[in-house]
Amino acid sequence: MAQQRSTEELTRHWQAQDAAHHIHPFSDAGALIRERVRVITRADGVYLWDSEGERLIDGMAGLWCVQVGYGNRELAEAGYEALKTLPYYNHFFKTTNPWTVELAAKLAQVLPSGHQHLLFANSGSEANDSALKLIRYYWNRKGKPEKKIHLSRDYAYHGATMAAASLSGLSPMHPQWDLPLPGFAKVPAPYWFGAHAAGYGDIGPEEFGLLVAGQMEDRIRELGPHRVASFSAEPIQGAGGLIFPPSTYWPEVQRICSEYDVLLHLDEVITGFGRTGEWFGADTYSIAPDIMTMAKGLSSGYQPISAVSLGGRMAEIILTANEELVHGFTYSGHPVAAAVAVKNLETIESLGLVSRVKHAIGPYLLRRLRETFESHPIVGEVRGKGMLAAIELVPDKRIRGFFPRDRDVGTRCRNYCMANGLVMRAIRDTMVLAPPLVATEAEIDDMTARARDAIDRTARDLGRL
Ligand code: PXG
Repeated sequence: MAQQRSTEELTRHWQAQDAAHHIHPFSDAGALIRERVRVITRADGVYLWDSEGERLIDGMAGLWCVQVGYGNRELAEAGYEALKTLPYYNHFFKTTNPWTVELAAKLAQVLPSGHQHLLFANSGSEANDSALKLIRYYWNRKGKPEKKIHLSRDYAYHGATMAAASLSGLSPMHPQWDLPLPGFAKVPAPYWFGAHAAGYGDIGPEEFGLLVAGQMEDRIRELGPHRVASFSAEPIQGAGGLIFPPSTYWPEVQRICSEYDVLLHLDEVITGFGRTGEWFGADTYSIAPDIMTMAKGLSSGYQPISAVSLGGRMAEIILTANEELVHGFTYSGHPVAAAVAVKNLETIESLGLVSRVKHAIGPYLLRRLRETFESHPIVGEVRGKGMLAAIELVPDKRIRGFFPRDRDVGTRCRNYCMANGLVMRAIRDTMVLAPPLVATEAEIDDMTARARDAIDRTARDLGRL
C-alpha cells in the first residue's frame, strides 16, 4: 500500500499520525503540529534525507553521538549477526553472553587507568542514575551514610530521569517536575565567555578557572564535607553551551575532591570515544575520576547502550561487599547493543579516528571556523577542541556580552541553518557543531559555508551587516 502513495501523501500521512499519537522529547506539541514535523527517512555518512528527498548535512552527528557516521554496514551486520544468534538474554541468572563480555574487556583497555569494571545500561540518563546509586552505596559501605549530597554545576546536562534531571543545572529542566530532588546542590560553571556578563569584570580565563573551583570549595565547606558524597561533571559541558574549562580548572577540582574526600564522577556521555581527540575527556584534561558514565559514541548511536565504569577505590568496595548488588535493568548489557558497540570501538580503532580528530580533522574544523568567523560582526568567540566547536553570537564583538534572551537570535540562526540544509544546534545564542568524526575536509567546508550564510542572514536581520 505504502509504496503506491506519492511522496507528498506519505509525508502527510506520517505527519498526521505523528501529530495524533507521538509525543516528542523536549518539544512543544502544539507548536510542532503548526510548524509540521520533518520525517527523516534515511542517512549515510554525514548526510540525512527527509521524506521529501531534501538532504541535510548533519553538523551535530545526531545528538553528538554518531562518531563513525551513518550507514556503516559493519556495525549493521554485527547487530544482525547478534540478532540472529542471541536476540536477547539477561545477566541476572548467573549468565552472561559473549558480546557483553567482549565489550567490557575492550572498554577496560581504553578507559582511564584503574577503570577495569563496568555495569551496562541503556541511556546516558540511566548510567548517571546508576552512578548516583553506586556512589550512595559506596558511602554506606564505608560507614559514612551521612555523605549524601550530590554536587554538580550550573549549565550541566546529565539527562532526564528524576535523578539525572536533578543533577542537571539547566534551570528550565526543573519547574515542570518539582525538581531537583532533595540532596542535590549546584556550583558555578567555568564559563569564561559569560564571566563578563555575569559581573566578574575583565578576568582572564586561567584566573577565572581558579575562582570557579574556589567557589566549589567554599560550597563544600558550607555544606560540610562530611555531607558531600560526590561531584558530577562533564569534562567539557555539552548541552549547556559547549563550555571548555580553562586549563587551571580541572587540576584544582581534582585537588578539592581529594582534599574533602568527595567522589569524582565524570559524565563522558558526549566527550567519550574520540570526540575531543582522545578516547575520553579524562585523558584530554588528565583527570582521574572515581566513576565514569558513557553512552552516545559507545555505539555511535546505532543501538541504545550506556555504561558506568568504576575506578579502583569504588570497585574494591563494591566487588567485595559480599551481598547482592540490588540494581540492574532487563536490557543491561543487551547482546545486540553490545555487538554493535564492540564493532563500533573496533571501527574507531581501525579508522584511527581518535588520532584523526586530534591531529587532522579537529584542528581543521577549528581553523576553518576561525578563518570564517573571527572577524564577523556578530561573532564574539570561536572555540573548540576535537570535533566540538562553538560560535558565540553577540551584539558587540568588543565586549563579552549577550543579546537579550527574548530576541532569540540563536533560534533565528538555527532556523536559517535548517533552511540551508545544515543541522547546527543553538544553545541560547551559542551555535554548536559536533560533526561525525569521519567528516571529510570538504564536508567541513560545506558545513562552514552553510553556517556562514545563516550567520550572515541573522546579522542582516539585526541590521549588523
Ligand atoms: N550526559 C550528558 C553529558 C549528555 O549530553 C546525557 C547525559 C543523557 O543521555 P540520554 O541518553 O539519557 O539522553 C546527555 C544527553 C542536546 C541534547 O540537545 C543533548 C543530550 C540529549 C538530548 C539533547 O544537546 N545529551
